[in-house]
Amino acid sequence: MKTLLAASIFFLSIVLVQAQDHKESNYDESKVPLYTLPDPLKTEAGKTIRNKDQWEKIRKPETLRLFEENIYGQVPKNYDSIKYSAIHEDTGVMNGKAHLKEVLIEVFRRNKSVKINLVLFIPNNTSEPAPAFLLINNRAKDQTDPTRTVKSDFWPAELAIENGYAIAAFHISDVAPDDAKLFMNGVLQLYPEQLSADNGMRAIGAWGWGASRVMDYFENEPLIDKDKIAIAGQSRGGKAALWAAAQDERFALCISNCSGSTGAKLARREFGERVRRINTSFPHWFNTNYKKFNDKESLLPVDQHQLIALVAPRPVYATNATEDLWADPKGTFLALKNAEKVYSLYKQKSALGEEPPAPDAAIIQSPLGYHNRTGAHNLTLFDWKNFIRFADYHFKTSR
Ligand code: GTR
Repeated sequence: MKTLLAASIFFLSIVLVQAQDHKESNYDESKVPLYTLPDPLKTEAGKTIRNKDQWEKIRKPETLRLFEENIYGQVPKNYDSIKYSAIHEDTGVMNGKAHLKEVLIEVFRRNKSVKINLVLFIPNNTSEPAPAFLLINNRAKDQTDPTRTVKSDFWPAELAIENGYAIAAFHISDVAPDDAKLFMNGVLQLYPEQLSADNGMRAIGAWGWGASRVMDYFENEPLIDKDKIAIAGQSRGGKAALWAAAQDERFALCISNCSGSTGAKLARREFGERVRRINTSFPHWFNTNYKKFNDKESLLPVDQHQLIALVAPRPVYATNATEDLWADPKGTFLALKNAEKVYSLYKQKSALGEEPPAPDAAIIQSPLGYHNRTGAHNLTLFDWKNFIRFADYHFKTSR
């Protein structure tokens, strides 16, 4: 009898642990629930959107508000002033191929300020303003080393310059330290009212806000083509890049690398990292309202295909890595796929197939681009080479 009891307790605890596990993360396709995605083209009032004017006037602003309210928080746009100072400049670095600018961007509101340090390399072999990549850097600061003592594939400045692109980066800690206890020690000091609001800005929103302030600077930088700025980020940076591009139309192209949960993967598949898990591990990333959706992805009024759709008609390139099931490669592909109908309103024909492409096969000639790189969660040279091909296709070819 005792053994039977012990065995049942043991069995029950395994079942409980598994159920608990599934609440946080899941790697089993058979546990993906049957789900229905919200229709990007159906308004909250049940009206069907039939053209781009209706999308832009009704559903697009409504969708943006839903993301703001339930996930990423508000994006404060009011500040008193902004100042740009070149703190270091060298017109002949990388054997004369590039012009280095280190710019301090200082934003003021109510006697407080936040300082964003931008590293920027601009190609010299052109008289035209250069298209640019802006990376939201969520790794160590030396990954974007202006001296090039450290050269990292995470931000391959030489490769961008060789290909005629300027490349820039700022570090997330300048706008919001990536720490649940410290994230408010950045831009949120300028907007303290956000902290007490359930739909207030948090760290991911702050990083997107920072990218927009860099965009303010690019609009005043004659060496940069402000109409050809690609915003890019890896993982948590990729979530912020997508949110920044969704709400700031000045970004002409978006790259969301291995962004996973609350980035480019669908929440409703409940595959890989789930909402409860991300909200528990990183309570400072998303707004307070998002916590209501722990274990309740199906109740979200939006899913991530709609975040991608908010960028339309501007191109979006999302990626995964084959070993990174945490970020759900299939769910990322499906999010792109389900954004297609909004791109169609702009007569933008996607080249995504019905099924995800084979590992390492990149879909470039499409407003919605994708690859699933062989290997682990990372941002590599393979990824960057494809970002450049994607940007070349959209920025440089006449179609
Ligand atoms: C993980 C997190 C992911 C992703 C990743 C990263 O721990 O669960 O959502 O953002 O960090 O940023 O590398």
